[in-house]
Amino acid sequence: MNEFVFGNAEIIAPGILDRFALPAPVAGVAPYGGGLINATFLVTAGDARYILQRINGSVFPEPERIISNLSVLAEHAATHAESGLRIPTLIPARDGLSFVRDAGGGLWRLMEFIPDTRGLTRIDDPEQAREVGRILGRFHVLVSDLPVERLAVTLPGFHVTPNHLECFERVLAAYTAVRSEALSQAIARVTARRTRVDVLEAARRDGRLPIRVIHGDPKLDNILFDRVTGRAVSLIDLDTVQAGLVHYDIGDCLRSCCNRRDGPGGAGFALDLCRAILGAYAHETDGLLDAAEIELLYDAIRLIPFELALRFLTDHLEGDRYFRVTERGQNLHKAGIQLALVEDIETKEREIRDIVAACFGGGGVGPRDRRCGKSVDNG
Ligand code: GN1
Ligand code: MG
Repeated sequence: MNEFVFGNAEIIAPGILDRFALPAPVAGVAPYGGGLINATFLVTAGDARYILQRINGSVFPEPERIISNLSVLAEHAATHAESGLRIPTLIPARDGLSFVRDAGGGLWRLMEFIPDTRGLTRIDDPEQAREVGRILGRFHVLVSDLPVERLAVTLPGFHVTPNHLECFERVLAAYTAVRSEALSQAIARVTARRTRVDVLEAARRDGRLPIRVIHGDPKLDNILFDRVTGRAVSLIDLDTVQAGLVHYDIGDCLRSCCNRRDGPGGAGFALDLCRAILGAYAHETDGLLDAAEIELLYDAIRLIPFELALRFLTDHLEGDRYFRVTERGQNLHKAGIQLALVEDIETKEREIRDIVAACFGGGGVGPRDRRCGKSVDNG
């Protein structure tokens, strides 16, 4: 029976790995990646590598839904080989299920580690940014004919910003500890922006925006690049693939990929990377987004980092219960970075709106400006 213990937080329940149908004995296991929610391990067995994860049951109310969505998505992708997008395969358990449960009810899954790929910690050149735009676009095109009803909701209200604001305000009202200077500043910056948080949800409620299948978390960490060609080949971390707005994905992708962290407050929104990502995305999706969706892209680019700031800040006030931290203060620090990013995005609103118009052809009707996706340079 294999048993692995890594510090206090990272423990693999006894015998878990033995219950998966691996073709070779396990040779190594180590904690892996920087995920803040699930526990993640890299497993080596024979010549192959695998990713073992315990789904965080306090975040995902019904972890089986994640597994079932993954199967739906894999099946769908198999009928669309032309997309070229690689979906990590689940390794079945010996009992034939796609996951195993530990004695405490925790759900574990094992997935192939897509070989010959690597992740990037930051984007250094516009070609990488174009790859990001292409893969996100390819994903949205791939799922555009997958009916949203086929996917279960894995994380209800995930990107519903007004709910996150409400939760923040409730937690703040009950917060009685002394407020540090950094905390007071973050609260003031949030409070100054509390009026525009409904922009996407109002459009969603009014039926102005189509509900699509989305990834939910397409940050840079979740994109795999071919080691040799540099092409983006896979979008991983498919736990939050569910019905939503395309804005959640575009906002999340840009807040993660375009933050050069070089401005005041440790953030800086790189317009050249934004142009490269959106240009390649528009080229790849070629008319998928409608005029109303395009109209609200700037709002999404501003709102999703704001939402993440709210989520980090709320978690800080609640004593770090949601996002994994290694020390007190990390959530507050991360909230500060996202808020600085929001401020920088606000100062660049005109330029970002111009980029959206150039990439998507203004109101979303008429031909795209193809140059945007092909020859992007700094500026
Ligand atoms: C969480 O666990 P991870 O790192 O894949 C979070 C995302 C945040 C991200 C910030 C389900 O993702 O929404 O953007 O942290 N995932 C969930 O780093 O809340
Ligand atoms: Mg994630």
